Amino acid sequence: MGCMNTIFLALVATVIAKEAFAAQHVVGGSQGWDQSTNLKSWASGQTFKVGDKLVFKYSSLHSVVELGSESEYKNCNINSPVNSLSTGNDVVKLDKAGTRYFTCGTLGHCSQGMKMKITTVKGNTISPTSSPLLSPSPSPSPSLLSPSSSSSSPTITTPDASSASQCFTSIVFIVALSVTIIISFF
Ligand SMILES: [Cu+2]
Repeated sequence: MGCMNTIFLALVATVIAKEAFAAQHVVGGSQGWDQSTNLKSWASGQTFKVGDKLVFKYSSLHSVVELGSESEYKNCNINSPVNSLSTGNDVVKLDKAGTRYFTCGTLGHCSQGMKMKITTVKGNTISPTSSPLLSPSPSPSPSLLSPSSSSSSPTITTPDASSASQCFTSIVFIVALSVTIIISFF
């Protein structure tokens, strides 16, 4: 059981590390999402990575409109937005690499410069397909261990040496994965 506990703790640590590194960007910093904020300058000082989140904080004078193209962004054309938000505390997850365009839906605010274009880069996601590999599969075959005694109870009687090496392999795998994840942040 010591092995399973170790694996579990390593997994928890990995998840915590991933969450800790997935940044939340409060748009505009302390000034928030506002016409008076220099959004271009704010955005240029940030690194947006896949898995990060944008948090838009603003008063009821504003809203968040996401546009689907560079030309709509340039021309402040908000007639066919990709997404519209208006709670005043909106979280937008950056779920893939690429450029996204945001502006305010209030008349005139976009042309006054209340808009922001951000580029998300790859960096800190675990590919979803790697998760199933992590779950230790309880697959000992009792028939191989005791072929002659079919009447014996089918309890797991894996030899110590084998389970220890399995444990070691799992730990090495998880440590390697954690290191890979952490390195990918830099
Ligand atoms: Cu506005």
